[in-house]
Parts: sequence; structure tokens; C-alpha cells
Amino acid sequence: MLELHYGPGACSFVPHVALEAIKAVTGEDFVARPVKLHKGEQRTPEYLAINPNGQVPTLVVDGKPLSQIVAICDYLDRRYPQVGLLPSELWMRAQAMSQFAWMNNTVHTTFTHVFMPDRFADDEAARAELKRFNAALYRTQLERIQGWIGSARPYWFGERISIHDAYALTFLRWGGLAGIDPDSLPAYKAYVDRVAAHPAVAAAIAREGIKLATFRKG
Ligand SMILES: N[C@@H](CCC(=O)N[C@@H](CS)C(=O)NCC(=O)O)C(=O)O
Repeated sequence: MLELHYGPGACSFVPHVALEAIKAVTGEDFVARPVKLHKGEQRTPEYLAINPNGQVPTLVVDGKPLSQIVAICDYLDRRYPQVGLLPSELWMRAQAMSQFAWMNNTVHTTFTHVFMPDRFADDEAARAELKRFNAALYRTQLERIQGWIGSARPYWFGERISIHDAYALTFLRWGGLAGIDPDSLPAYKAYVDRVAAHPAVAAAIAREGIKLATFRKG
């Protein structure tokens, strides 16, 4: 049995989409377990027992927990290669993993500095500076992704929805929370609108009860 512990709108959206795509192609279902991050449910003793980092996502496979998006998605892709969550050809896959690693260890953590500066500094002025600096850095990272997806037809790797599509969507959504107007990245926004309309993505969006538009002017 596959169980995903996810936080609505969080990075766990990436394996959530993967599991929906797996369900559509193979019929293998999963149990979705919401974790209310704003209420601190990720720090309860029960949750820390399956994920000592106190973070989502956690995939529980037949009672055994697996953490870290990269490990979870690699596992799901190898278990269900017919879904095409990542490219199968050796070099293409290596390049895809290189982008995936950068998204997870760099873009994601840049946003964490914007969203949770309290995790990185005690001083209020230092937190404000971390926020300002990393929001600008995050924008340059989204521009790099926009360069990559410029030729996406219709998705990152072609016809099949992939891990990268779900992560790219999440980053643009978070961009709104970092004060980045998605209309200022028009190619990226048009691509995310396509990705959001894919049935597996739409199902994950509906279950999480999230909206794509997070940017507020002013
Ligand atoms: N490197 C981790 C990052 C996970 C992560 O940053 N999760 C965030 C949500 S996007 C979280 O659970 N935050 C709650 C907290 O830190 O209290 C992974 O790839 O799984």
C-alpha cells in the first residue's frame, strides 16, 4: 500500500501528482493523508516517528516510510517506469536528475528563506534582509526555469506529465507568495496553465484545495 503524507500547497504536491499519474496509467491507488503544516502537525511525535525532519512529503510503502522528494520520485519512477515520470534513456535521465537536484536543493531552499526567514536568523532586520535578497534570487531561478520550459510541448519532456512539471508549477505558485507577478513570466505562466489542466495535476490541485493564483498586487 502507498500512503502519501502531504501539506496542501507544499512541495509534497510533486509526489502527489506522480501518484495521480501512476493511478491513471496503472490503476494502483494510494491513500492521501493531509498534514496541517500551519497547525504544526508535522512536529507531533507520531509524525516525527515517520519523518524525523518534521517535513512533508513522506511516502509510506507497505508501512515503511521514505522521505525526501528526490528519493520518493526516483522510487516511484523506477517502480512504475511505464508512467514516464522521468526520462528513461540513460543520459536524458542523468540530465533530468541534474535539473531535479538543483530544483530541490537550490530553488526550493531559496524560497524557504523567503517564506520562513525565522528558520535562518533571530534578528528581525536580518530576517527582512533574507526575505528581500532571496526573493530577488528566486526570481532569477524562475527565469532560468522559464528558459528551460520555453520549448516544452506541451510538457517539460514532451507528451507525458513528469516530476519536473509538478515542481515547476509549484515554484510559480510560490513565486506569487514571494511577490513575483506570474504575468511577468508569460511563457512560464502559459506553460503552468497547460500543466494545471492535465487530469493528474488537476486531481492533485482539487484534493489539496489550492489555487494557482497566489500573487496579490500592491
Ligand atoms: N528536502 C526536503 C524538503 C521538504 C520541505 O521543505 N518540506 C516543507 C514543505 S515544502 C515542510 O514540510 N515544511 C514544514 C516545516 O519545516 O515545518 C524534501 O525534498 O522532501
